[in-house]
Amino acid sequence: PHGTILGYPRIGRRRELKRAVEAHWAGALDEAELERTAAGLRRATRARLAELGLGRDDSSIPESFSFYDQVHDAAVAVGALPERFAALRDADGRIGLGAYFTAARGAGDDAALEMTKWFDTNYHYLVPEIGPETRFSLSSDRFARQVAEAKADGYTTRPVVVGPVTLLALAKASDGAPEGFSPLDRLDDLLPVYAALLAALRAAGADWVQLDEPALVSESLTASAEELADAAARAYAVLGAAADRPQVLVAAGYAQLSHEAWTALAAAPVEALAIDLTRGGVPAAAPGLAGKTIVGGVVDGRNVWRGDLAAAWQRLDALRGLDAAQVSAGTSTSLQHVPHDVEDEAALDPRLASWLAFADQKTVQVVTLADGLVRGRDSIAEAVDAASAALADRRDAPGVRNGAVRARVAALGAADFDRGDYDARAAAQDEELALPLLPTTTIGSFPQTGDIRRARARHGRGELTGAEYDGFLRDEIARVVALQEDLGLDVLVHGEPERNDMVQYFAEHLDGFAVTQHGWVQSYGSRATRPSILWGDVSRPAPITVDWSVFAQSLTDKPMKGMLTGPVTILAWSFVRDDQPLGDTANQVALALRDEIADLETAGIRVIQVDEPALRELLPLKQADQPAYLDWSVGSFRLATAGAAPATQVHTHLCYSEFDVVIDAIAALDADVTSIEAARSRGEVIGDIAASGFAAGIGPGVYDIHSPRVPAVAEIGALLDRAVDELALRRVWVNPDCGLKTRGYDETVASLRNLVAATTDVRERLNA
Ligand code: THG
Ligand code: ZN
Repeated sequence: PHGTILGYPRIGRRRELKRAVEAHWAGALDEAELERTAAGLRRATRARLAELGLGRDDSSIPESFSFYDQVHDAAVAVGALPERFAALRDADGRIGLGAYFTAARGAGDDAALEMTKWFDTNYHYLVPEIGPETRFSLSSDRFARQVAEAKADGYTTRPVVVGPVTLLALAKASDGAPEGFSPLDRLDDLLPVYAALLAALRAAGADWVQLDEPALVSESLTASAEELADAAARAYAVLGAAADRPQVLVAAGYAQLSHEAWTALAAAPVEALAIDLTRGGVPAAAPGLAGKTIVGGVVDGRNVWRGDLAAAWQRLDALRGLDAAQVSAGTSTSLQHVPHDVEDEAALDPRLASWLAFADQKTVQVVTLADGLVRGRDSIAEAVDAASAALADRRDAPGVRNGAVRARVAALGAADFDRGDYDARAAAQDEELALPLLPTTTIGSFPQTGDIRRARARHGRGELTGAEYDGFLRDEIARVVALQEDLGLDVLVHGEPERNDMVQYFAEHLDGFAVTQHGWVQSYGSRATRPSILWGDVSRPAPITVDWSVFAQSLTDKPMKGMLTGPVTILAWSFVRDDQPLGDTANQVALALRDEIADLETAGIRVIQVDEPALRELLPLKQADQPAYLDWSVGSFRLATAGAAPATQVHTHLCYSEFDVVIDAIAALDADVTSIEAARSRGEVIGDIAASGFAAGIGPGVYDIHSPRVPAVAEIGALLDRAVDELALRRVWVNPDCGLKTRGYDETVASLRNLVAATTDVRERLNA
């Protein structure tokens, strides 16, 4: 085929898969019924892709369904399930759907597989655990069944499977593995199982298979580019020589392939390679290409912009210069990172909608380019011109460029990014706030109960008036404030019942953003977010959070934290305009937040938290790109906060425990108090922070909010002792790991009670 997409959203246009899977977990839908729902979704996807122009029988339609995660699918197919789940296998050793879900979600004392970010996207995969003890064997026929299912439906589809190098490169060593063991050491043992999988796919009727190898583009993995390229050369020498296999497309999106990997893949005995041409240019000619098809990933699989077809065409044309057997058009990555269909967004401004492309529109772009490759550029001139016209329209449309916003950004100077001396600020804040040693606080959100969600939904449907909803939220805030007073916390929060999502809430209140109705994108498992679309210059038409914070502060004498989401996180969790550097956009968001902070201060709020949970997330894959990123990201946070008076205490919160790479950046944020996740790594983070010389206030989370478990007083006390031991006592704060939004009230109250009790114990011991 002359065009294909590397994968398609699988959650369903109306999140049908989420509903079915969660009903199954709740015991309300049996496995057979769940399988029928999934089969229906796959059937609808094939029909839709055929309708959009991909071929029914030429393998251009990918078979990329997953019940939970594609890495987990591959791990389960080859039998890489940790020992603790061994008992869940069927009598014949197969791993069924029940075991698949249990490994994904955990059961009792058997912890779920760890979850982590899939390259630099907002998708999270399950980390396989592989050790010397892992016995690889074909353990699921799910991939083959889907191929057969498609056949029976009249389609020859292309199964998409995470490839062996990426599966191992993304895995972690199992608990029992010896020091120095790397999952990649098991490559030679794994390859025969992949060969067997290929044979099963062939037997089921697959003419092609797609093996995804994005690990080959990453510089953030333990393995070096050389090691990864070497592994790829070995893997595809073996798989290429396998008997009874479909033709193999090796796909490596998300960034530019390393030179080593490109050379290795070009020389490998496989039939096709897919490369990302939206990040990095056309690679150099390499031996071995003459017999291969190259799929040029010219349609961006990760943003929602309609894109420049003329430029895409030029890149495909340049690819022809490599003298491969054939050039095809493709997406840069799977389309799992974008919503289904712009046509579903009736409420979106039609002009904005005309600049957008979701998965269905991107598929059409690929089909158009494929058409051009077959019939010549002239045959697609109309579509190319229409795309260029949309781009030109976007360039000149009102709101895309706002003179006042641009003038303000252009006038910024170094002083706008600098809050002045930390010690002087700390002294002013100590005097202003008069907090006890080891101040206690929470991260910001309190449980989003069913009541809150129902009230929001009823307000959305018009069943609650604005005044009624407002009253409901005020009652909720009053309840949360009273609870915190009762618990004896020192710095309070209002609980954020008014926010659906910490990014979307701000997007809804800022100019330059649009939000969607159905634009869901899978985040992990059954969970999804609806990223906002940042399309124009950003400004703040009116204060956003001030009324809520002022109301909450009026209920207590303790300091009430103002709660904002930082510029980097707002960008990281939105679809951001691609027509200017991210740093410029970040500074616009920062100025809007700076104004919000000024208004909070004026209204009497003395502690303001600006959360940046995504600071680490947006870190580029390529090391060469990291310094520039850290420069603008840190800069935008500083711009947002540097207007605050010295006596105003600026907090930030970061959500992860891998600080190694960004610890300097965290210090450079120059927040007065930083709360971070630390409970899950048992306080090791405390040592890292101490070693880094971090001097400001620091709240290493003392318990893990990701589980309903209530931490014991002694357990929290031990972490506090360690923090007090290793860090400057006067700067240690006591808080949970993260926000409490996803928790229930029972465990929240019990945990916070223990947190306060442990703090009181330690304070008394210190005074004694
Ligand atoms: N907000 C946004 N993006 C995010 C996160 C966020 N990206 C990264 C991280 N957090 C992802 N984690 C989650 C956690 C929970 C959910 C989604 C992503 C979740 N979603 C609900 C669901 O799928 O049922 C829907 C939420 C809603 O109704 O708005 O629970 O916090 N922007
Ligand atoms: Zn967090």
